Amino acid sequence: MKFELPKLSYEYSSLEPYIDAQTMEIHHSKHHQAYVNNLNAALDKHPELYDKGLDWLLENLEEIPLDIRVAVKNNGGGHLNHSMFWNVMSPAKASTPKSELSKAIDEKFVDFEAFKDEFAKAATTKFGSGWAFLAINKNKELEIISTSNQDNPISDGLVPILALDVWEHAYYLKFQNRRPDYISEWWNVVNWDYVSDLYLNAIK
Ligand code: MN3
Repeated sequence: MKFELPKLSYEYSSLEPYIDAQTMEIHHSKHHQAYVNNLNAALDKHPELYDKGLDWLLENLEEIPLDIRVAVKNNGGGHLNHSMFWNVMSPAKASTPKSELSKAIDEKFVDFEAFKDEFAKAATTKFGSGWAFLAINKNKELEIISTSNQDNPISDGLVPILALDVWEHAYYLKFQNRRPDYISEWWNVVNWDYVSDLYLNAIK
């Protein structure tokens, strides 16, 4: 089955005033759609790979035929990253990490504020286009990492639970060159209930 653009569970305008509706619409309906289209175009050359599923494709890049490997890495990563990005956001309601995740954050980063500082630093200092993630490593510990392009931590054996897009297309219309402002506004729309559930799943 070909991959499809997932529907958002909220309106493009729902994340205002932190993330503007025009950015959301272009980001979802144009940028994300293009990753989906390009992923399908690549897999059309090896249609047996459709059955493997998106996670498998990105966890096993060395098994992808060479003629489409880079396309699958970039566009499959783009599809997976954006699908997570839409889900870790929701109309602002000032949520915070729930018990288990909250405990793990305090253990690893001292407290929630220190975690946010460190995550924002990783996102701010990512050179060029990329992502910041909170992920679970093989020892079931939290780790903040940043990746370039559309690379996803699952290709390195980690399980991401929070993703922040720091490509310019994610913020340029509203924030222009002010990536740090975009990041500090973004905290207002993080759906910590959802992220906390991903954490519980990942440490099972
Ligand atoms: Mn993007």
